[in-house]
Amino acid sequence: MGSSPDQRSRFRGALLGVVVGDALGAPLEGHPGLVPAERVRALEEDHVDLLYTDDTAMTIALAESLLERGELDQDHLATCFVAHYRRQPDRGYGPGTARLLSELAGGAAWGPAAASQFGGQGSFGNGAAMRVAPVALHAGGDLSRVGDLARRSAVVTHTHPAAVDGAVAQATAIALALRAPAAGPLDRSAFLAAVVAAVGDGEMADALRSVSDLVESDERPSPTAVAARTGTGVAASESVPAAIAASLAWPDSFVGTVRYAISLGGDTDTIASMAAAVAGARLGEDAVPARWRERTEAAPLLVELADRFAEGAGARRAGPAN
Ligand code: F2R
Ligand code: MG
Ligand code: MG
Repeated sequence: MGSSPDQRSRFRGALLGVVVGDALGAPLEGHPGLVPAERVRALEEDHVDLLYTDDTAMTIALAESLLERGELDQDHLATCFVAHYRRQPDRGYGPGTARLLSELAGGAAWGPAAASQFGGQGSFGNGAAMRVAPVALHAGGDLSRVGDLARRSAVVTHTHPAAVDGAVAQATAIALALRAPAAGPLDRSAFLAAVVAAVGDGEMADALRSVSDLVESDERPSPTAVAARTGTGVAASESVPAAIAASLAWPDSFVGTVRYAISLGGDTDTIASMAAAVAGARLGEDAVPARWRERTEAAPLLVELADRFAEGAGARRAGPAN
């Protein structure tokens, strides 16, 4: 492996990971059981454009809101989600999120509307986790701030504890990857323990712990073993641990991470998007194959957004001019 990528490259890698994983995984979303390697390769070798889905649309909305407001402004974030949804409602939004955004478009307040989803339980879907990458870029290295902002970004649409914890877990994984040395082996055990610690006790922590022996083993875990432990459905408690396990199964390869994540089957766009965001955050933009990036819709926009976060972080490091 070459020299460690700089912050700009890692920010680009994280957001390119979101869109490339989403767009490559999307054609196989809902695949029952493991996806055979030849189906994943066929996707890669195809020549059609790779189109992004709700995972990326909501990530762009969150990034735009953070960049425009300079903070996590939940009211503004809700309006950004609604604006994207109204422009392009056919990006494959989860049914509950689509319903909620329609209610918000009609004037409902996001707090009570989100809390009343699914009979008052709130959504336990992975919609809050799949879009959370910009929080890690915005928050800097302070993991408690990352967790706080991830929670506040989640509850605008997803109030179930497992969905909120899923967003915290995914944001923490990206924040850890952004600062992890890219040269030399990743301490997978410490990485997973830090994600679990950020989440605290509950369903998500238990689900993450369920793969600890697999990701800490010297042997790469089989997709069969990971999928059997985590599940691969739209519930955050399944797909978030699956994605983090995929990123730790191939810690030194963006391509390996994406292939592995898609091979798990189930919610392939979302698992691949979340896993690839973690991989890209550590390995940087050069780890993203040009042949994928060039076919992926909106990749230049994600790079532009990443650069704006990097400029903000650079300005914060430099401090006031006088
Ligand atoms: N929607 C999809 N895929 C469906 C097929 C799309 C197709 N390709 C197309 O183009 O049309 N994918 C996207 O949805 C997932 C994110 O979902 P999100 O935003 O969390 O939505 P929702 O509806 O809130 O939750 C998802 C489902 O989980 C179940 N559920 C959630 N909370 C529940 C609760 N408290 N009780 C019972 N069930 C609950 C429901 O079935 C929800 O609809 C991503 O995969 C994204 O890619
Ligand atoms: Mg999707
Ligand atoms: Mg999905």
